[in-house]
Amino acid sequence: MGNKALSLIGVPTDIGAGHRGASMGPEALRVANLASKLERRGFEVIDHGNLQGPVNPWQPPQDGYRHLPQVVAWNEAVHTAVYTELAAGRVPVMLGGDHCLAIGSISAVARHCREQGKKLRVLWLDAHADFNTADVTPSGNIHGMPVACLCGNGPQALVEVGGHVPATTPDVFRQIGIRSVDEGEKSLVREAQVSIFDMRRIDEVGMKRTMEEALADVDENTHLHVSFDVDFLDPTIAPGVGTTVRGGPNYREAQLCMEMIADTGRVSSLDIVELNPAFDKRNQTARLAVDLVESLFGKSTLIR
Ligand code: HAR
Ligand code: MN
Ligand code: MN
Ligand code: MN
Repeated sequence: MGNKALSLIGVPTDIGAGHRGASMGPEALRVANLASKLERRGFEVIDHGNLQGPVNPWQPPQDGYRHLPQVVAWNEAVHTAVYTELAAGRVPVMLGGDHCLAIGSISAVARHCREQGKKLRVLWLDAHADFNTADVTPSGNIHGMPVACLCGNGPQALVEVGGHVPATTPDVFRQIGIRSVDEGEKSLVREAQVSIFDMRRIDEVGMKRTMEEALADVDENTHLHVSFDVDFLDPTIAPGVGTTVRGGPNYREAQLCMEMIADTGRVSSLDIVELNPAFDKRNQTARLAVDLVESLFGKSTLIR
């Protein structure tokens, strides 16, 4: 993976969220020097600028979904961009943007994997399971629904983004850091048997064993996609998100998580999502996200 080019793709949208401001995430990551830091790691980095899509109409939910047509339009653009970069042999890095963009990115990754005969694993680093549906969502916000949509449980227009229905299946996901799952959502993840390493588990066995288990079946033929929701991190170190949940991984736990993923050498695509500069202080959360992404791409404190 070391000589692969990284393609930065800005997805400036907050249409899936209940707070405005994640649309400023891509620029905050650029201001925190994401590109030059990854270049310093030896990667060729191409910044493709931002994708375009509908503005946020800031309307209440309709029939259980807020901004559904806009979310569909953005995700069609994301799917096309990600699929194109993968086909060209590059590693797409989405600069979000709210987490609804994972519908477009992961549907494209899954399509690439089907065509290339690769095994897909998605590491979903998040405080939330994002497995809601219109029937159980407390908010109508689609950033709480991408995993369900990708598994075929959602509005037809979103489930169909990318053409293949379902885009993927629950067994490809390993969710890490989860600590906020809505009541109805709990039944859905249980029923679908989503593999969840929640904070209770991380408290009990530690991040090391958690990641060993989450990465256990990653092999040479695995395409590892990391969907990094910045609210995964404890809010004391990462205040710049719209939906903070206390009790997340601390700085060293988050670093170890990223380092162990990097050690597999299989990271082939990445979403950085939910960063919201309107809630941040002096861009500290963006700088922390960049620091962790450097580790995900091989930066290490190991002395050897
Ligand atoms: N579970 C809540 C809902 O569906 C909050 C979800 C989303 N927040 C996120 N995504 N940042 O992980 O409304
Ligand atoms: Mn590939
Ligand atoms: Mn999320
Ligand atoms: Mn989240």
